[in-house]
Amino acid sequence: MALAIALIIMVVGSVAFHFWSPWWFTPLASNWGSMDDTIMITFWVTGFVFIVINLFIAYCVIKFRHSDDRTAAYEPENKKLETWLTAFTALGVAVLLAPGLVVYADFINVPDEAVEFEAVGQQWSWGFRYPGEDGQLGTADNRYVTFANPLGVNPDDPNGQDDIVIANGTPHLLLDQPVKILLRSKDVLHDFYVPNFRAKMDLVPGLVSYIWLTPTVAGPYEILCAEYCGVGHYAMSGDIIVSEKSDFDAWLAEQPTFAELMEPRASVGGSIIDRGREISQANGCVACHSGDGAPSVGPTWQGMFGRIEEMADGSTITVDDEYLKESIIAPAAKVVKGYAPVMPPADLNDEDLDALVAFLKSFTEGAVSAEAAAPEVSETEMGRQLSMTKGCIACHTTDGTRTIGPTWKGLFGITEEMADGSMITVDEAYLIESMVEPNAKVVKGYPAAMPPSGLTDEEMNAIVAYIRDELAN
Ligand code: HEC
Ligand code: HEC
Ligand SMILES: [Cu+2]
Repeated sequence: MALAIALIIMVVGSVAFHFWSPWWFTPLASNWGSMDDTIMITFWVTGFVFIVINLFIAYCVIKFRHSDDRTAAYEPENKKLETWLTAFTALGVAVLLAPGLVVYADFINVPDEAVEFEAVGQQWSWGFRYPGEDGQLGTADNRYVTFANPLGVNPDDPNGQDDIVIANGTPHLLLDQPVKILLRSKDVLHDFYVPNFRAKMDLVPGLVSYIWLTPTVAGPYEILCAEYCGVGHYAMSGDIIVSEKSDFDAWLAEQPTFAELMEPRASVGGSIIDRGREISQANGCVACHSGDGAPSVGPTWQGMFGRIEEMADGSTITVDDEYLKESIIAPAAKVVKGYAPVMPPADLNDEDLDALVAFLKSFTEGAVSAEAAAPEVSETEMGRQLSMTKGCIACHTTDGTRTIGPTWKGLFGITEEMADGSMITVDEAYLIESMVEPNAKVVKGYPAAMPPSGLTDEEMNAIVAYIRDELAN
């Protein structure tokens, strides 16, 4: 009897919990109401079976309870009952499975009018890409991933030049416009999930998966990673905004294209001279020229600017900007006396040529203006950019909030306790050490979860400057 009562209470309690549950679907914001319908059908079928079976057991426990004048009868076969049970179970299973198949067929058949949009996952953040004006996404591959090209868009693909890359930011989707979301992972398994859209899908390294949907309600929604992907998994979230056409167009027009992002800034934060140095390295100039006066195949660059030189034909020239440019693109036009005419012409655009000339002038004292030697971007600004492109902000905030790692706000100069109980004061050397060998000193209360950053000395100095000068309290 007690068992029967417990069963009945369990059934009534479960049904009551279903109706008063605080846990329910988030409001639907896409065309995938059918996903909710299939879940509800599953709920009703399994719920019905749950109630009927438990009440039937309770009924049997009461009705057939022990009595001395009743004995059990052996009845191994009951054709009629078995037929009914088989038919009923088959029907139940069909009702559970069939709607899912119909919805899945919809889910994998992308409508023709769908536009493309790409979401790229990495430990532990999301990046996004729009096709740009041509409506076509350029090809992409992890091997193209660089500092300036975090999503690995193929720099040689003409279709990719007008792509709009949102490496760190909130993407927008156009209201009522079907969209095919292509999903790509840079490292491990992730899963793109916006609860309000219902549709979700794994990102699998090495292949491009997809989902499609039509956003039906404007507003901000949360993006989650729904596949455990390492210690920072829980922080792999962000917002996506569904907006009306006017808002969407205005927002999109403000975003730089891939070509704009890739514009010559080989050395972000470097000066025009730094760029010239990179170009000279790329063109192998140093095989024949020294910068320190040492003799080589060609004349040394030291003290070259402003020098008066004799040419092989007996004329003299003064080394100025024009002459330098000519020497680089048409070395045979004027050959310095005493040297063989072996220098190959370099094929450079004007901008690169200017940078190279500035670099050559830097070997002559006083030849370069302070302006040319000044970095194009300040060091703190470079540090800020690096913190985003190198993924630091997946684990560190700059506004004081605590996430996986300590916030950088007000970090410089404070005294902190380490996991081993020692105290340290945050200075330049400690910050650098934290980046080179993050686990050498672990801040108390935090996991030893920070990967070595792989930054160059210059990049680390920029991040130190950013934390010290810009994020001080
Ligand atoms: C194969 C060796 C070689 C390479 C590589 C080479 N040069 Fe030269 N360069 C020479 C020689 C030899 C001369 C002197 C003869 C002449 O004027 O052509 C010269 C002359 C010059 C001069 C004029 C120097 C003066 O004192 O008047 C400049 C400037 C110069 N090179 C710049 C460059 C740059 C920049 C690069 C890389 C893009 C480069 N060179 C690559 C061999 C080379
Ligand atoms: C996977 C998450 C993660 C990423 C990504 C990450 N960090 Fe950290 N970082 C941590 C954690 C956790 C700590 C605290 C434990 C420790 O000291 O190692 C930390 C500590 C630090 C500290 C010392 C902070 C303090 O309060 O003493 C610095 C500086 C730092 N990180 C810089 C960086 C830089 C720069 C990058 C980007 C190149 C970066 N981190 C990327 C997780 C991360
Ligand atoms: Cu993830």
